[in-house]
Amino acid sequence: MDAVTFGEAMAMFVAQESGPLHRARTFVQATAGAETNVATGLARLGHRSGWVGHLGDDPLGLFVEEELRSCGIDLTRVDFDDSAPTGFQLKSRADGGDPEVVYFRRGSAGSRLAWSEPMGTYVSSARHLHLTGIPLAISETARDFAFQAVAAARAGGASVSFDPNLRPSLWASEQEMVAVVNEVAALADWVLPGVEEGRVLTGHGDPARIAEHYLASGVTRVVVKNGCEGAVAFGPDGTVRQPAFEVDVMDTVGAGDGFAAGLISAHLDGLEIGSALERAAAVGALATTSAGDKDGLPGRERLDRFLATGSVAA
Ligand code: KDG
Repeated sequence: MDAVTFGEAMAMFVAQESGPLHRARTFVQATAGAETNVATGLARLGHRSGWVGHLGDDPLGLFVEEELRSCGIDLTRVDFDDSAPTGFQLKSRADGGDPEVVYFRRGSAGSRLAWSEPMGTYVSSARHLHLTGIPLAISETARDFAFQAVAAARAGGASVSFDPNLRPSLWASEQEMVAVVNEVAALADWVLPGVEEGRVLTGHGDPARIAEHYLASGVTRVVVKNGCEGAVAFGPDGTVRQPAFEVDVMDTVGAGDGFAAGLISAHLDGLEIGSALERAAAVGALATTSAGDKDGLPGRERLDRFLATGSVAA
């Protein structure tokens, strides 16, 4: 595998009419999951990506599995659980901004993710491990999985990226969230917070101060994302800025996952940091041009055309 990731994948029902969720009558079924979005982004760009997780042995789980398989993700380490359901979420029609999202995931099959020896072999043979803060919140066993996976990746010589992906509603307290997320962040090579996440996690609103916090704990590179302000990387090559690409935004969810996929893809291709940030920002921008969390993720041809001409055409 070029890159491996793990976590919870859910079914997602996207409202087709504008307005609040409780008024929506028509929904389209799709999939959600920050880590599977990243794995999809990588697969679309031609990398061999794998995802580890648990799905319920039910129609939603089968739907999610078929969707992820059709994206070209390796699912050999996916387990079906017949004692817990596949989690799902409802998402309102965003029409150009942040949608309303409601989870139905407590006690889901996804939260049963637990480490086992074969996972060690799978993770340690990959070139890169990507993780997010979400598994740290969904169960003790999923949190343990994260620590074990980072150790296995390190043992195999893989690089490790971490996107905090803060989901306060999944945590018992903000204090616990900050402590655990920062503990895992310190184990990664790269940390990719949004500027607001950085503020919560470090107490600083300035990207340079956020980066200082993680660089001081041994992280090699910090990339702080700031929506339409762009992104800025801090690390061995100094400070590198990347403006955001202007696109017609349909739905902002999935932009950070697209950004991570672009950055990891560039790393796997051996690009230097300036081009890596440009690819990350381009994939993140294209991800916002569709209603699904991952429908806008581009293949190589679309990405190259976007970078050359600014055209978002599929
Ligand atoms: O980053 C996109 C995610 O917010 C979405 O797909 C759902 O991963 C998700 C989660 O668990 O909150």
